[in-house]
Amino acid sequence: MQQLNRTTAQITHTRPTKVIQFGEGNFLRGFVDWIIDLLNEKTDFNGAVEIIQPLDKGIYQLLNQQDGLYHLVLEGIQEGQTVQENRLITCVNHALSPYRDYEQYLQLGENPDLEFVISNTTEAGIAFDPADTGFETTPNSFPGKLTALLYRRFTHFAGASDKALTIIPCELIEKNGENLRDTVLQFAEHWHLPADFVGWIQNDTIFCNTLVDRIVPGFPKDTIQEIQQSLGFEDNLVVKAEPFHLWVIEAPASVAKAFPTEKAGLQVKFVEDLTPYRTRKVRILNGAHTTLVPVAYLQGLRTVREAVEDEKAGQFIREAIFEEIIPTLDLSAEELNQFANDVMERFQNPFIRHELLSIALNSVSKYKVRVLPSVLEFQKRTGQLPQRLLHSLAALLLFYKGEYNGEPIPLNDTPEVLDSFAAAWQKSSPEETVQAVLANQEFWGTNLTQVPGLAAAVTSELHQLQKQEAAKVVQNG
Ligand code: CS2
Repeated sequence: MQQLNRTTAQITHTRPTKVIQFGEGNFLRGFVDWIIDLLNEKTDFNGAVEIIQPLDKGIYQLLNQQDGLYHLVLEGIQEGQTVQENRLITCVNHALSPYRDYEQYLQLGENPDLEFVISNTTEAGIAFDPADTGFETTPNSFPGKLTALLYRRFTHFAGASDKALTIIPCELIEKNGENLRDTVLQFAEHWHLPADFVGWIQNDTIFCNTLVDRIVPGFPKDTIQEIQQSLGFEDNLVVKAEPFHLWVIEAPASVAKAFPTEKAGLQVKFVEDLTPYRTRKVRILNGAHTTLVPVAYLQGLRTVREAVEDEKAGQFIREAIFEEIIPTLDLSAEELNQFANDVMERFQNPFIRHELLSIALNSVSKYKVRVLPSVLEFQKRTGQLPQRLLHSLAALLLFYKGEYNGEPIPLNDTPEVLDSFAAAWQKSSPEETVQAVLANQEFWGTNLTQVPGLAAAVTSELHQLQKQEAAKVVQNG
């Protein structure tokens, strides 16, 4: 089978780099790059992407070996019809790691064609890190890296306002654009950058709040042989995703003009206020994902589809959505039910293997953003605690023990989170473990032991789960 590169794929065009993209990979490659490819094909956008791989996981090397090319496989059922589509994505020019070549990274800021920065660095990615004390060496945090790049651009173009960029973050946190701008400004202050730079960020640089929606499980390891056979290429970066897509962006009209997605027939909505879209999607879809993960995983299930189709886990997640999440939202019941039913259908996409463990990445910050608001709102509105959402929180605690039923659980979170859980599990009783975790304001943004009844409810759910575990160990033993 032939290697995939520009020669073998007969790609002759070169486009100017208009977009810099920060993120680990799958989502941006399965969503944003697909959109840019369609813009290139259907409009006069004519722009390429430079990918920044902040975690230096090596994907950037694979991408460069393939000259930035890879295939996107879209598969799913839409309105009762099976959709199956392969597309060679050609908009990526190059990828680089700022840890390997920091100067080359900063020089990207000097490119006059550059217009957009798009990011997806998970819910924990947009955060100020005082440990980034300057930009002489590569800052660790994403906003630190971005500030260094923006400052290079600012000095190179002597603060020209027409060279300011549009920043479009895709992280699923509230007001992602405003948050990112504030974090960049925090770095400007921390690094004592000049006031005219601060003015350029505040007045000329556009930070958009956005909301994205597409399920992108990424590399299809289970069916890759088959896919490569049908593509006729050895492609090590195939991305698989569902056909559904929605991108809601709060931006001035100039951005909609420069990013002409409507002309390309895409579901990208430029709106004044994306709050209703965000609340609906993050609480229902992402909330269900994150609620489901520890519960289903401890039950021995491994993918979203398996979990939704399992009698027990399926019923659990349906009840969590319809009885505990939807009642906390203010949109019309009809619209919410419709959205939730569609989500359940998307979760059952027969073509996609969405690993629970991939959603489990950074589950604590995900629970805080996606599920905790429903827990607190439910309590406020009904005076009761949402039993299923708290069952999931108890399962999350157990999940973070890193071992269940004699089997290790591969945890993927920040060292701070992992250390805190390790310390909490050293406590002498489950009650104390629950207390220690729930009181951790770094995790939840608030002390959850102060919510009446919450710690007791989580402890009781934890006891149940541990009883089941003990029964299983006896059974297996
Ligand atoms: C998922 C999301 O991995 C995760 O945390 O919940 O990536 C989810 O698939 C997308 O947000 C769907 O739009």
